[in-house]
Amino acid sequence: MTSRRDFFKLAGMAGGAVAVSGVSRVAMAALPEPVIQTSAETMAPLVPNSGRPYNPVVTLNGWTLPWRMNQGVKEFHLVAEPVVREMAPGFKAHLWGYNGQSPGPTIEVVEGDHVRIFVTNKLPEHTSVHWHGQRLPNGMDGVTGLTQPAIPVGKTFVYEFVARRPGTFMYHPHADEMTQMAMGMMGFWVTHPKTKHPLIDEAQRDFCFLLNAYDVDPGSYTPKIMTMLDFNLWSWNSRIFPGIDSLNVRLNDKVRIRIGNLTMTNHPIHVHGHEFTVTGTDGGPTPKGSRWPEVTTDIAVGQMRQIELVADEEGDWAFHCHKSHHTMNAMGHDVPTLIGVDHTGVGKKINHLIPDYMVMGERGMADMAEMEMPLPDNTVPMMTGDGPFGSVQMGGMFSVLKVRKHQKPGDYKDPGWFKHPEGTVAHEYTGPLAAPARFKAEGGQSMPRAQKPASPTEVQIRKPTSHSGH
Ligand SMILES: [Cu+2]
Repeated sequence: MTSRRDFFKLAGMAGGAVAVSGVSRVAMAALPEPVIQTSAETMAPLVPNSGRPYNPVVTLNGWTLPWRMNQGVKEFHLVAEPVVREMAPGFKAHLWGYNGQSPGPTIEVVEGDHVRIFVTNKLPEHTSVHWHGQRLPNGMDGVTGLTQPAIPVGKTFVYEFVARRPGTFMYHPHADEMTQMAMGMMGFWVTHPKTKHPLIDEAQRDFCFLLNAYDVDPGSYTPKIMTMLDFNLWSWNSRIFPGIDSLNVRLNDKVRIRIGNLTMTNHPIHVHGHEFTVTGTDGGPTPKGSRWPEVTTDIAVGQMRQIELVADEEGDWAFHCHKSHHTMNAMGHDVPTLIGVDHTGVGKKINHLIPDYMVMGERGMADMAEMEMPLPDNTVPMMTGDGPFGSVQMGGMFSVLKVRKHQKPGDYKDPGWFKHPEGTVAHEYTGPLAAPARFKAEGGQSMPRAQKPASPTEVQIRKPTSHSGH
């Protein structure tokens, strides 16, 4: 097997945006030599130099699978195998994936391409690959038992079809799905239009990533596959903030972001500072009359959404799932809310009995981001990530859209933090403060309160007795 960098060395390529050609060393082999990626860095777009041209996508913390042309057929080789995925610096998970990573590499083709994909199974159990959303012959759909026998351990199967419609797709097993998807087996697929398409605009930046989720106990490595809803790691391409790379673009670029959801719940994806339109769904590009501006779009389970915006506001713009528990890393959900409870000294007393006990959350949870809390060896803090003004107090499905005047076309490098123009950052007010004027009326306008309560309402606490609960 060859690493991706060796592959390009072999193919005689070098530098920034890499191009790929047929590999002479293996050109005569029966199947293309699999290319393995071990890094979780965002790789430069794979500019095609065989087959028809297109503007390639950038996979967040991922890469695109090289191919070879074999008598007009685009040949890919996927290897389903156990992988070690760095989900964030300092935290590695033992997942299953393809070609060294979870998710697997992105597959990019052009509408009308004849595609042949070899799938080698190096997992400890059988598998299959379903090409989610594609038009294809029924026997290529990858549903174990229904359209094909499962790919046994150690065997290689071949899938072959024509990429009939342009759009955003995914691939994942249709064999012991609960286990295999909970372990991270999935990948992205983009079919570019073959000619100028009336509903597909040119974009200067084209990003893609999958929404996925894991349940890995702090200090352990392997996801708990029986978890149905209560995941503790909400990830983009099996990465969690601060491990998710920023989306770096040039001012006024047209930016396309393709997102697929393979978790067990929906994710309202939200961009700051810009409006976007949904230009594509699972079914392909949306009719222009169906597009409207918005800043959040909900992506349901199994769906793909393609959003587009013009990045015309410079800055570092938060880009995240709007479910606040999805922008957190591993945490316990059975912690009581103690906001407003004075528990001075309680911790000390309990410490005599339980040395590791920590009282937290008296003023909210923000303190946790700064707390020097001992963590098990292999995990990340629940709320973390340092920005130019302190802790960002985030985790999970969170990244930053970095819009810069001086970002060069085609340059995806992180430009660093935004330098705000003088006087454009929220700051402390130091002038005189008037005493607050309390709003006095009760109800008002059309709904005045009919009668004042005799005494203020108090919460009645009913203690459990032997008679309660039946
Ligand atoms: Cu979410």
